[in-house]
Amino acid sequence: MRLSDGALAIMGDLPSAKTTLVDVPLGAGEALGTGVARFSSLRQVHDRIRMALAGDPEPAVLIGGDCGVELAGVEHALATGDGRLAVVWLDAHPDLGALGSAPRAFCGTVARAILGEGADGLSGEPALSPDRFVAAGVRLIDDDEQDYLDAHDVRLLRVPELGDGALAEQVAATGATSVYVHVDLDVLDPGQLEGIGDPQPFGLELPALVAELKALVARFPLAGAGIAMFSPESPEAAPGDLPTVLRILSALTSPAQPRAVA
Ligand SMILES: [Mn+2]
Repeated sequence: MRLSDGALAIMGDLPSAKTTLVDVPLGAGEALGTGVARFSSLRQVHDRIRMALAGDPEPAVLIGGDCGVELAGVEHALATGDGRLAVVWLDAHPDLGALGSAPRAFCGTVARAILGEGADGLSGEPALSPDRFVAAGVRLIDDDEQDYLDAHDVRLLRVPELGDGALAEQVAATGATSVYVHVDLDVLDPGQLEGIGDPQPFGLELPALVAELKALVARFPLAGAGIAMFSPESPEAAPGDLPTVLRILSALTSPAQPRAVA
């Protein structure tokens, strides 16, 4: 509920003619043996986002919800671009979790799904090559995620390594010509935003995040983006954080003016 309150609060500040609302099924959904909790519902949301994105040549910004929305966004950017896309993952977590026999939340595994190791039906089609994936602002890495990082050519920038356009430099080093940017709001330091469900200390300050995003989109065309995990305590608590969220959105969309999908 907090995530939907957050998405609707952001939507309230966006131009309605450029915003598309994607409904989320009310049922919890079933794992169906995939290892992904609520797989059936997530699959429906994924298909609805893909439909909302289809046929529009303008880059879109997805407003979560949780990080799971990004699979459809990245697939769309890969399918419609020239194939030289990098994905920047600004998040306290790399979201590279492995699927096992017990169902787990999709959001902790979505980056791995984007890289082609997801459950059937929620795995990147097309998949992104790991050497085009740049995780930044990461503070918490689980063992299964570390195993993945050790085995693949993924780029990782810790919070102290960011600044002075370091993010754009890393993207340039991938050889990419366009970029998809995921922002989980938990990449920010908890002091920057109230509406973070599971705040992680030692994150980025807002001006540092905004500067890195501006440097990035000045150098690479934005193929798409997502802002996820805005979870205010209540609808009444959301407005205090909206200027922060909107500053991130405006940094992403300058100089272009992409369409928003909430
Ligand atoms: Mn996160």
